[in-house]
Amino acid sequence: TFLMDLGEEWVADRGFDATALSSDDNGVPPTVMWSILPEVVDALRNGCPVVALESTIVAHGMPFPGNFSLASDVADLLRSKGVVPATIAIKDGVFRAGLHQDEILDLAKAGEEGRATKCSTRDLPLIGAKLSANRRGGEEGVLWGATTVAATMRLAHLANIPTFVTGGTGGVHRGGERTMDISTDLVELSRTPVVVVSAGVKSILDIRKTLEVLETYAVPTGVWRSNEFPAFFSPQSGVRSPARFDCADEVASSYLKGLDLGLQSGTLVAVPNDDPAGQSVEDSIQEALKEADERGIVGNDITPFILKTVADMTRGDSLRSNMSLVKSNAVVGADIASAISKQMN
Ligand code: PSU
Ligand code: MN
Repeated sequence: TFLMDLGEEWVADRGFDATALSSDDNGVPPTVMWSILPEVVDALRNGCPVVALESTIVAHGMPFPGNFSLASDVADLLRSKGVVPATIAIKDGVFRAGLHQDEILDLAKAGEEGRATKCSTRDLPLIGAKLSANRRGGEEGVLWGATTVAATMRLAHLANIPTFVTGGTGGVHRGGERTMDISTDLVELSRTPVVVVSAGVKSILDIRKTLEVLETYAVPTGVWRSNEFPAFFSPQSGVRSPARFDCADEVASSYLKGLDLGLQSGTLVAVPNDDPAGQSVEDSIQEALKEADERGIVGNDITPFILKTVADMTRGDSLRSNMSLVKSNAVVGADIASAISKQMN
């Protein structure tokens, strides 16, 4: 009921391309502007499976044009399995669930053109408040808020989309006990009931500490058909997973049990990468971390910096592996989304 279709006219009056806007149950006019593609609205209304996708991975996680072809491949893959893709992003201050192909292309260029801001949960109110300032378009080009795993989870949940496919989630950074650099992704997993399908957390992070925090936050965490927690570029980390999932129905029923129990947490499903990067990726990560430290790169710039530096150092090997794992995650995520919508209806 948080989704209220106010009709084309209301929306056109205000100059937005929105088809649906958020509102509370009392019909109080929304302050958050939403635009949800009709395809996504229809699927949600009819109980058909939808998978949310994040936009940071497109704008800041990979270079153009590989990021665009990956986004297109993932959307095609989901559709071929009867699932509607819904990329979450903020376009000129309007929260979006679902983007047209030409918008995905623009988002894919925006990172390198400096028109995309990485947005985690803390940034959502800030960017929402700058609504009118952000609505510039025209010759200056569109301004994008590229949502991280945390922000995508939150917006997907508001849009009633329970399944979200990504590459890797954030976690506790190496040395996090000193720097306190712990991704909001973990906080959001603790309080937002969305199933996140990823390839685990990469070794720029401290995998053991990340799993400890997930346990503290009571986040159901399991590996797809394996007992070992995957390390993003590699299916192996040497760390035992707290649980495993053997089929999509199992993930769906665990998710729904959590809701029945009144738990607010998300569920993390880690899919082992079946197209790993070569051995040198680990050395590159070490080197990139050193370089980040020397150059004083901190906060939300670290993850994009490491991803880019490692891709350069491995001459695209890490990028190839990264792109491949997102597609494997999409295959699993599509089945989970279908299982959830079947069990819910
Ligand atoms: N890991 C990847 N690719 C990515 C990210 C992480 O392999 O693109 C992005 C995701 O959007 C994730 C974010 O939510 O980085 C985490 O950033 P931070 O560590 O600043 O919270
Ligand atoms: Mn951080």
